[in-house]
Amino acid sequence: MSPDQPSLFDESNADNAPSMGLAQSRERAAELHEQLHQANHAYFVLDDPSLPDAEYDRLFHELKDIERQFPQLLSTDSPTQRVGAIPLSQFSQVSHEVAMLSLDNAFNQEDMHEFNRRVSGRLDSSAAIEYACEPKLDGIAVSLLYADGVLVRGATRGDGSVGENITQNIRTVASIPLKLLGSAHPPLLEVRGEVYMPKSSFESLNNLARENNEKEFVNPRNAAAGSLRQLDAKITAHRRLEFCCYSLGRVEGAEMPPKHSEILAQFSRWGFKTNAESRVVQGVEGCLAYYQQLAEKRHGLSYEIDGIVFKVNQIAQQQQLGFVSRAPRWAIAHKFPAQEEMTVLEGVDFQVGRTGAITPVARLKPVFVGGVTVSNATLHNMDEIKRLDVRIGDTVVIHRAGDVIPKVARVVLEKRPANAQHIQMLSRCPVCDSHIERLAGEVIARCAGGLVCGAQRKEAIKHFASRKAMDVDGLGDKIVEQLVDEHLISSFVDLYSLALDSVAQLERMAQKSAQNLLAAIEDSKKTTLAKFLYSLGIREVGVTTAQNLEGHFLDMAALREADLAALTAVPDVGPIVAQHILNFFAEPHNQVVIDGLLEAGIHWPEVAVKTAEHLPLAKQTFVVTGTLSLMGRDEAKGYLQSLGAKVAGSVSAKTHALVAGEKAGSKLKKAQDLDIEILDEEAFIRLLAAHGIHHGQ
Ligand code: I6G
Repeated sequence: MSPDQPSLFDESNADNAPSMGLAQSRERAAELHEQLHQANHAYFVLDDPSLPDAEYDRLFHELKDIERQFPQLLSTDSPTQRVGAIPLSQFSQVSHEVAMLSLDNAFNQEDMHEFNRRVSGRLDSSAAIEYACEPKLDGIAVSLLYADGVLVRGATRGDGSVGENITQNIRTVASIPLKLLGSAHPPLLEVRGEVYMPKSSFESLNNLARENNEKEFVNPRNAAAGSLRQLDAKITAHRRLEFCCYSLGRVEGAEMPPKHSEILAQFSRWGFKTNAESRVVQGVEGCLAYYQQLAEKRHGLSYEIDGIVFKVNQIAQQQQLGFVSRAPRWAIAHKFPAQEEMTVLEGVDFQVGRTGAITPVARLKPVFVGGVTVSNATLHNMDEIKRLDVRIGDTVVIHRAGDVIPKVARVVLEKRPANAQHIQMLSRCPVCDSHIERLAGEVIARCAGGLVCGAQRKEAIKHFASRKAMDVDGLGDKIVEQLVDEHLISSFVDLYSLALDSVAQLERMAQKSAQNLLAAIEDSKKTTLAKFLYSLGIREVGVTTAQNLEGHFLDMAALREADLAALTAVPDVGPIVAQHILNFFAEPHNQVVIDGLLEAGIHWPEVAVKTAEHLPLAKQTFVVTGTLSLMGRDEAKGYLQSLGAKVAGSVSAKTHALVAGEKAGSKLKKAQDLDIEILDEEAFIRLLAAHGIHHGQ
């Protein structure tokens, strides 16, 4: 049985109808009821499946077959009867014999002390009061009525006195027992609790809505409410709702235990889901400690909660306390700070991240949400702005859960002012005035001024100095940060004019270390074209691509002038990488920095013309297949091409060697048949190393 309960909708008519008589079938049907109810409970309530899916399905179909053959054996509490009713035209109304009340709220510790003082005062008790505590699920309150242990009615709370009869929908909620387990069921029992949608089900539902271009639900509570309000129970059945009981409504003909916590334990024995976080604590201090624990645990729970409910545990004390207007005096909901609030979007700024990513940030009229005052929230990117259809001047809903960055959840369109302004993406970087580029197919727009942009400066310099780049010994991240913060450098070029005195002034920098650092910077001037290209931090130009560019263009001038066609002729350079390279060189700031570096004395030995026949694997054809664990197949091909090899797509008698990763299939077989050399990943890495390519270093 899978969580989306395929069995419940399966109308297939298995051909193995039992050939038993009525009496035998009745007996067998009763056994199957019992087994299936137990299995359902184990799966949906205890989260501890007792039967394999296939076995559940087999028993389910056996029961369906019996019911088909003997319709007189079909009862409303049959496990086959969760779905199937014809859609309603409207819900009928039900009166709650015992009103479904609401709870008073506490918003802070003082409110809780006040509540506890009122309770103790009315009970005239100086001893610590015993409280039952549990999370307040963010769902829909419902009432379930059982006659002799069989579910006969499910209803919404409505206005507390009159609700809607949603029995058909309630029956589809797999964690609600159609028939109580155990024994000694009261002739009449009303159980109350919350129908809710777990976070994961909510996400799947909204993902589906997004794929189908349908409206998404705002939160799991609305999704649960919308699902329960369906006139066609088949829709509800697909929504993966759950139920957790929290209190007794009516009971007739049976004694219930004297404590709320014990009543919940009894409900659990009868097959209901109760909240696993429920606890009994002593006094208001116990309540506050429990609240704190749950507040910390809240975001890790699989369902949304909006506070904690505390109830005086002794039923006799509850009765003594009674009710005030529409709420019990013996219970309170200590709410968590609201996670969503409305405010006005006053403007949008664009922030430049360390990698040049441009993020629109909402400037908000300050609003208290999720326990803090929020005046900025991320808008992620322009696609998100379009999706939200948000404009400056709009009233927006801000969501802040836990320590997560606040975000604009949605726009309150009804409040849109006539002069609301569209949000335009900038064309130039707000930090360095370079162009902002957004490549086709990419969501993120980026500043093209990698070398000069203040926002990207520190990261760019760290990369420039790193081992595979200019390899400036001793120029670690901390020193780069200090040099930039002290305004001693603002680009790579400045490194080459640093004065000993200013370096020696840095924190924890001895004179000798400063001398060593300047010597290392001087040493770094002697490099290779490939390392220099890699050090510039051009997007997607890694060590291998830089080597391929060096091998292809031989000097910097040719590369600076290359067009798209020339660039895509380089092994391992596709149109996207080529576009990044073009964009980089098209930025005048970057050209100035390159010139500055060359003027500072950076040089490299002339690159020998490596025509195909000079390269070590010239005239050799390789094929790459299977999954390599340390590199992608394209990367492997790039290495081979840079060594002069031709990389083919299929194995033939002309293939020199096959590089075979994990799960290599027909190509490996063919290479074996043709007796072609096969290199596993280790052998391939040795081959590369023998030719000076040290992958991963
Ligand atoms: O709305 C509620 C949520 C949770 C409740 C409630 C509850 O107990 C955990 N308990 C009562 C008694 C009421 N509303 C009225």
